[in-house]
Amino acid sequence: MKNKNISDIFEEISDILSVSDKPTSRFEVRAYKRAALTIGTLQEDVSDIYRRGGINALMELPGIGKGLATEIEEYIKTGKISKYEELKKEYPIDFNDLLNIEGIGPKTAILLYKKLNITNLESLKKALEGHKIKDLPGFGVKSEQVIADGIRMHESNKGRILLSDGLNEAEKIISILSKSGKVEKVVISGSTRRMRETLGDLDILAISNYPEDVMNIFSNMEDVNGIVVKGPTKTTVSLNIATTCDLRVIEPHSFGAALQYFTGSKDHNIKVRKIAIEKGYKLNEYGLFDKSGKIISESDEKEIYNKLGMQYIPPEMREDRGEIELALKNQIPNLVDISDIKGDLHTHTKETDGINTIEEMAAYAIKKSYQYIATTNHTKSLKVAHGLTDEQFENYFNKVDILNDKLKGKLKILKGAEVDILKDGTLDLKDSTLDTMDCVVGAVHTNTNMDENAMTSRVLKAINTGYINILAHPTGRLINERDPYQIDLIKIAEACNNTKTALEINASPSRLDLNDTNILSTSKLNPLYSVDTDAHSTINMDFMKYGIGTARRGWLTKESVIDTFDLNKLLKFLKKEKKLTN
Ligand code: DGT
Ligand code: CA
Ligand code: CA
Repeated sequence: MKNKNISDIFEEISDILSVSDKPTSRFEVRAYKRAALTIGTLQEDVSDIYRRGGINALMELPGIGKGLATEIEEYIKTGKISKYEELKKEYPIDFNDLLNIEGIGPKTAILLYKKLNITNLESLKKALEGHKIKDLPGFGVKSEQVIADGIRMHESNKGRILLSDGLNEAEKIISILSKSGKVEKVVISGSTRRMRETLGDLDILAISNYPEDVMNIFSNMEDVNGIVVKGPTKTTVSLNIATTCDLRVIEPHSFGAALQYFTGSKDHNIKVRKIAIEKGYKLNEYGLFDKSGKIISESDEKEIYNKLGMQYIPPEMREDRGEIELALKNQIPNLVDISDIKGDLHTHTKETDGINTIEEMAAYAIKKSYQYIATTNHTKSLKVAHGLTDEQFENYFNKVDILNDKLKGKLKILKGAEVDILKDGTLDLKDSTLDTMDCVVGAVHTNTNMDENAMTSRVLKAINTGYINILAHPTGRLINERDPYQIDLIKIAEACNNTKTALEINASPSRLDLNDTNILSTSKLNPLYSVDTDAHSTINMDFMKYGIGTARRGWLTKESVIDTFDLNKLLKFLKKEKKLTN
């Protein structure tokens, strides 16, 4: 798939243009950023789109004009984009490497290159070791520390890819194998099936009468860049997305046992096997057997759990965090499911840093059979996202009113904002503007290095204004990139309960914030949660599945997720009895 390469190149062009000495318009910087987002989140391979409809088909993608489409064409044909090659001559910096480090933006990267000739992670580490960075203008001991922490964070997760990247790839592989006509059945197992936020590798299981053909097809896929081991029952390949994939061909009769075993987690399996042993059985990837070796169960995963005296356990719960004890008592919760979701309460449009119009967002939501979406653009303090002023919100909402009339109830667009929670805990809009909104999402974006007391008080103050309906990405972490803020989530959850505020489970794949363990710890207080996507484009609304996976890993039922409410019940929740201050 060329999408990721092209998206990375556009992202890099945008980064370089944003800080280069060349005369560049802000428009161009944004255009490349948007294009990177569009191409990076496409479900279909961009070369397929091009093959089907040429440059015109590319130009139908949001944010792709003639110029960008021509550059995409150039890449598809030659594997290069000449504009990018020229910029790289001037700045031979490995941006992919460096910009993943918290504390380094494009400006810093270019400064580090000009002053210290730093071009990649390795030379950056050397400069840190020699304490050369702290003496640069505008830097100090603290910035050196931030960068060092960023590198530590980046490296501690090395090798684990994001769930979204792995799941997309696994689905693609499954589709290739299914279409080959050589498999009877092919499914995902391992951490991908458990919807872990990061994956060490992909694990795929298949049933086939032609194992050798299947292994050949698998190891010759376009996305494969090397073969680790190849045999008729197990083949491991290394993939372009920086991970490996195991494919196992298993006997049809032991499919259930294999699926149970290879779904894991390892800790879960160890405990389940212990229970089997206590019953005088033996459990392995081939089946559940009694002492004499007679098969008790093998082909059906659910039956294996049942024969062990347990309820079936959804894969997302299989982490040995108490789920086995619940299953033995018949108390596995009925987990929230993607089909329960009736809307998306955190979305952006072109007015700020999104790439689609509200009309396009609404049309996509209708296609998803949603009842409602909240349009929640950034507010003025967030300059990088071109946040809106009070007046601009007023104008924008006039437009939304007109659209709502036109939609005639097919979809309700809730007027909202992702309002910045400022350093002192006040909100970035006037009360009179907030009063006009149906759904206010509150979020911390700046001054994130506070200690736990200060950060907790700041967010509590914001929640206690009574204006916030949803606390967005409550810990601010970015997977593999940025640590969470220091914040007391238990105190926050308590305040949320007292003020009818929902805690967000942000479904954007690099956030997944709250994460599974945050949900498990806060859910003891029984707050409500909102699973929403923070979509910056129509197709970003498809991120919902990652958020639902996370909610399920946190054992949530639909009763505690407000996006499962129908419109009337949701409106009742969003309406605050009284604003608490003023
Ligand atoms: P990952 O790849 O690190 O994200 O995590 P998993 O869970 O996908 O781990 P992986 O790929 O090493 O193995 C897939 C599953 O196979 C794992 O979840 C459970 C099972 N498994 C692997 N090794 C062992 C083992 O030594 N003992 C047991 N009981 N199960 C194992
Ligand atoms: Ca795995
Ligand atoms: Ca594996």
